[in-house]
This record gives sequence, C-alpha cells and structure tokens, in this order.
Amino acid sequence: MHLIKQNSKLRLILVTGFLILQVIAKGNSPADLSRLSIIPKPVSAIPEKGNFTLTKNSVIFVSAQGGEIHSIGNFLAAKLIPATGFGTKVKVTAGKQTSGNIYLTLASGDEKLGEEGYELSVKSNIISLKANKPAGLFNGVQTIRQLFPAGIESSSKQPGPWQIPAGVIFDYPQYAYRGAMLDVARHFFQVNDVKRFIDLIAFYKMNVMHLHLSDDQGWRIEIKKWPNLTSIGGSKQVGGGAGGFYTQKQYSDIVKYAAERYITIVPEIDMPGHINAAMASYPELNCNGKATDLYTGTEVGFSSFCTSKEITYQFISDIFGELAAITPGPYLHIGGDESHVTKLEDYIPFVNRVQQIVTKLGKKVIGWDEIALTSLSPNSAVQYWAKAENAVKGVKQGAKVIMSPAANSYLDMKYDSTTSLGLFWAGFVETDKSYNWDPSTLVPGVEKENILGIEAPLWTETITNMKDLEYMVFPRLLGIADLAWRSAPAGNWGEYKIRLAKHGARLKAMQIDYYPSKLVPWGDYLK
Ligand code: TNX
Repeated sequence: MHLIKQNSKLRLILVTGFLILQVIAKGNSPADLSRLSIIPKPVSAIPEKGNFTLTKNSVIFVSAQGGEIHSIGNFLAAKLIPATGFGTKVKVTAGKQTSGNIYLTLASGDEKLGEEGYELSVKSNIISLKANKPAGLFNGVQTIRQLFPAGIESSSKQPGPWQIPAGVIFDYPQYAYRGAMLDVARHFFQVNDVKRFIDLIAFYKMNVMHLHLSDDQGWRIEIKKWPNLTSIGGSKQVGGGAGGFYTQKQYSDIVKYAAERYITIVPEIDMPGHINAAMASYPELNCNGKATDLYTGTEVGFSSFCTSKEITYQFISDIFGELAAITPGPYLHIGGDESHVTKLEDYIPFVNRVQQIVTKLGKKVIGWDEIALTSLSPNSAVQYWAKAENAVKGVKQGAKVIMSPAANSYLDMKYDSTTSLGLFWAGFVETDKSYNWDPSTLVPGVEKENILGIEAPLWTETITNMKDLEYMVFPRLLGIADLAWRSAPAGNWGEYKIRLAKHGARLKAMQIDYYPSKLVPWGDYLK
C-alpha cells in the first residue's frame, strides 16, 4: 500500500517535471506543423525542426511578372498586412532564394497534384510554395494563412511573432467540384454579402459558388430582353419586404471576384416549377394569359411554366442566352425540382428541350435530381438532394452526380430543436452530421467515380442577413469542405472536432458569427 502511494507520488513528480521541461523547450514557438488545425485536412503534413518567422523585411517572391501568379502574391500580401502591420511587398524572383522570404513558383511537378494541388515547404529560413497551376498556388496560400497564428486574420494590427512551424505539406483534393449555394431569391443578398461569402468559402479551398437566382418569391438577375422580370419579379421577397436584383454588370463583377479566388459561379434559373416571379411579370407566359400575383410566402411546388406554349421556349432561350454570355464557367443550372403541378408527361419533354437550349449555347446542364427522370444530355450533371433513386437513374444514364443530401449538407436545416432559424424537414443537422458522411458510400449505386463533387446549399426562407447566414453556414461548411477535399473516405469526428475547436480562434478573428456547437470543445482552445 505504502509502496504504491510512494510510487504514484514519484510518477506525479516525474510527469510534472517533464511537462515543465516541455513548456520551457517550446517557449513561444508554435506547435508542430502536423498538429495545427488546417481545414480541410491536407493529404500529408510532415513536421520538421524549427520555425519560419515572418518579419517586416520578408518579401513574397513570385516566379513571373504580372499575370495570375503575381495576383496570388498580392492576395497573400493583402491578407498578411493588416494584422502584422508589415508592408509586405511582392517582387519577381531574381534567381537565388534568400533567407526570410516566401517563394511562390509555378512548375510542372508531381502529376498527382493536378490543377489544384500544391507542395509547401516551410524551412526556418524560407517558405516555398509550388504548384502545377495557379489554382494550386491559391489553395496553398490558404494553407499558409492557416499555419500562421489565428490573429493573422484580424483586420487590425496584432502582436507577433508571426511564426510557422517547419515541415512539408503535399496536398490535393479528392473531388473536383466543391461548392456552396446561396439562395438569393427567397431573401436577396447584396453584392458585398455575396463577395464575403465567396471569400469565406475560398479560405476552405472550395471552388464553386452556385447562385439560386430565381424562385417563386423573386427574380434576381437583369435580363435585358425581359425587363419586367426584375422591375416586377424582383421587387419583393419572403415576408413582403423590398427585394432586389443584380444588374448584369454587378453579376459580372461577382463572377470576376469569384474567378480571382479560383471559384466558378454556377447560376441557376429554376424551372419549370419555382417560377412564379416570372409568371407574375409576364401574363403571356401563363396558359390562361393572366399574370399571377407576386408571392411572398414560403410554400413550394405550386407554380409551373406553361410547357405547351412556344413563347415559353423563346423566353428560356433569351434568358439562358444572356446568362451564358456573362457566365464564363461551364455550367448553367436549370433547377427542375419540386415541379409538383407540372404533369410528368409535360415535365419530361420540357426538361429535354431546355437541355438542348443550354447545350446549344455551349454550356453544360446541372439540375436537381428530378431531371434524371428525363433523357439526360451527355454532359448533364444531377444534383442529388432528396431522392436516391433519381441519383441512381442519373448514374445509369452516365451522368455525374453532385452530392447535396439534405440530411447532411443543407445549411438551412436547424442544428437542433433550440435553433430559432432554419427549417427541419430533413431533420436536425448538427455539426457532426454535416461532417460525418462519406459521399462515395451514401447512395448504393453512386460510386466515387460517378461523383463530380459536393455542394452545401443555403436556402434562405428564414435567413435575412449576413449575421444569420454566418450562424447557419459556420461551422457546418468547414465539415463539408473537409470531406470534399479529404483523402480518407470516412471522417474521424474525434480528430476533426479538436481541429475545429482549435480553428475557433480563427473564426473569431475573421469576425464570423458561427454557431458554438456544444459537440465541439471550443473552450479548451479559445484563449
Ligand atoms: C427544398 S432543395 C427545395 C427548396 C427549399 C428547400 C428548403 C430543393 C431543390 N428544393 O425550394 O428552399 O427545400 O430547405
């Protein structure tokens, strides 16, 4: 008995002594690189000894004058300057690498890295980021940001030192399409809000922003040939308040802003249902020749195009023609969901014809999973949200699937019964539920090679402003970004929740109004 007591006392002394030594050895320096909280988790991160320190003399060197790589250098500098207070400059390399600096290089390296991967080497004297393509460098820059202390994201000057632990990261995504969707039809969001959302998804290496531009409650994109769409159809939103819309110029500005962050805009005009805003704007689109009333409620599935009228197809050609001209990305989203008042025998030829219209414009079609009931065009993609059998039907036709299962990826579902915002028709979606699923095994018959990628939609029936948007999107979006990128098929919630908790300080520094899920041990790391 006595001996055991003495033994455990000795052990306590030894352990305490060891811990003290560890703290002394570590001093003020950051943790080892592999233990930092990088979201999404890199494919491999191997720590080395030492730390890189950014100083006021550090320069970001790029391998070419002008062009994309220079812009990426400027992007990184702009992210480092506010918090460090350093006037970090971007210059073109003059050959030999010198101490204290960051080097961005485009070089055809490992094929595995593809277009979006990167290799980051942090030594105590130099940071070197290499990629095959600019998109890869841009992704690597997001990792560099996340390796610095969280304060780097602050918009005002913070105390340093600005250190990154040494090591090598080799990283590339699993899925090519990694996106979020914002419904600007139910509630309208201003250009600056969309830009902030784009900035935030870019930080997590997402590369698609899907804009749901029309629905029963509002039409949000200027169409020059059909001006009533915005003057009437865009005038209201859910709840009856004033709506809004983007001029084509503003839309192009969003597209450009997104492209500078390696994000493709996918615009959606939802049809043949979810179309009341258009039917209220033009009487001639209606089978009975009478305009409908504007709608500001939240019911779904009550409106339909008049699929037997030729003017409907003229209208659709005009809309998608104008949209295609200002959308450099490959996709136009045609909606196709919840067309409850369109008969299936009308729905099928309608969607087939719309696919032809879009294809003729040189664009590929994306539609919600119901479009798999039609004959899919060769490059059409099916966005699975509700019916697994539809996704499987799409695969059987050779289509790729975008995985947006409502029960896991919908950002408008309530977290739990106490969440005041949001809906719950697909169940509660807590932080672990949006992270802990494997896209490649969720639907039998939809295999990894059938999947184009993952998208997390935010429907805005109950979301009216950025604060609410951020509360619903964060932290769930991070889990989605992690699984869209991660190399391991199944998630490890135990590991991820700690990574997310460590990331909390960064969300705070970015002034994101995130939901402080009780499942995540934020308190252990927020200090
Ligand atoms: C279903 S998801 C819809 C939307 C709603 C959403 C609300 C989809 C393709 N259709 O019209 O906004 O549920 O969660």
